Amino acid sequence: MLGRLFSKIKKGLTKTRNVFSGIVDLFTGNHRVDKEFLAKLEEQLYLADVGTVATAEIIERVRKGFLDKEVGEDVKLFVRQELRNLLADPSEGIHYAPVGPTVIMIAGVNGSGKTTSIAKLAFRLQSEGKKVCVAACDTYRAAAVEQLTVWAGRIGCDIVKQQQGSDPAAVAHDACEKSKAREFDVLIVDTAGRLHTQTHLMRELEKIHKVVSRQIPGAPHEVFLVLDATTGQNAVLQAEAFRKTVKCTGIILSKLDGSAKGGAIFAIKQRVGLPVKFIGVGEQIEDLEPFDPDAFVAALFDKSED
Ligand SMILES: Nc1nc2c(ncn2[C@@H]2O[C@H](COP(=O)(O)OP(=O)(O)O)[C@@H](O)[C@H]2O)c(=O)[nH]1
Ligand SMILES: [Mg+2]
Repeated sequence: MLGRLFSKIKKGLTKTRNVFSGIVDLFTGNHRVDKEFLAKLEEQLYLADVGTVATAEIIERVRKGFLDKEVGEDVKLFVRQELRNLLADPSEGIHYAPVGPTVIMIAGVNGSGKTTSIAKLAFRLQSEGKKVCVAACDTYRAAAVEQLTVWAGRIGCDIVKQQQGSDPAAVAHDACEKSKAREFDVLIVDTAGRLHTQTHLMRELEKIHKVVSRQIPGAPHEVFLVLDATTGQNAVLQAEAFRKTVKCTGIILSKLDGSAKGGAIFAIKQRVGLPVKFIGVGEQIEDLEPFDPDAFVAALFDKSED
């Protein structure tokens, strides 16, 4: 479990780990699992953004299994395992098309970290030897196309774009054509940030979805919803709303490094059911990691410095 990657995850989770230390600290000292202890544990889990439903479940199980017993390492390990169980299995990674380009659509509200996550993902896939193209379908803001162009230049991947204001579905169409003709392995489609309350923009998302599915069999093979970890429980609401419009297949949880609310990942999984596929742990191109639930929970309970 040690090693560079674990250190990176731990570092990315610094703020959330500070919150979780309030939980970990409960298991030291001489006391019993009683009403008072359970109330404290409940409060700490709640403060850690684990969510009310999951918190209530964990408290009930601890009560059943350990009431009147001494608080010790076994109770701590039990709680840790309960949290681990709330998350999905280790990510299977990306579901690729058997033949032809794999299309990954990226959705999420403005500022959640879509474009940055696309750049990081493109960089990761290119370094695995894949030929990657990105589509600048956020045509609402000139800066968005510009931003993706700069990233594509830095990474050295292809980009399909049109002028600001053009039809995002048309850009998606071109990008699919190019990906097929030039035999790209992966096409990643950026989309305009939309509030889940903006019906017309949600329609746009459906339209892009329809265009790529017509162009490439089985596309989009993945639809990743980017959620900003700093928004905590609001991320849960966003995920619920987006799922009503397009079939999402996974979550990229961005900005974990800047968030004390990383515990929301438990509520997200429980309420939304989607697996977290990747986590964003910084603003640099290499700061995107496949989500490993074992390492994640281990990091939250690890109080050592490095
Ligand atoms: N610290 C940190 N910042 C991030 C991360 N991902 C994105 N950002 C920042 O969040 C801001 C918005 O990102 P952007 O990709 O433009 O969001 P978009 O509007 O959804 O495309 C930018 O300043 C990014 O640098 C992350 O994992 N960690
Ligand atoms: Mg963007």
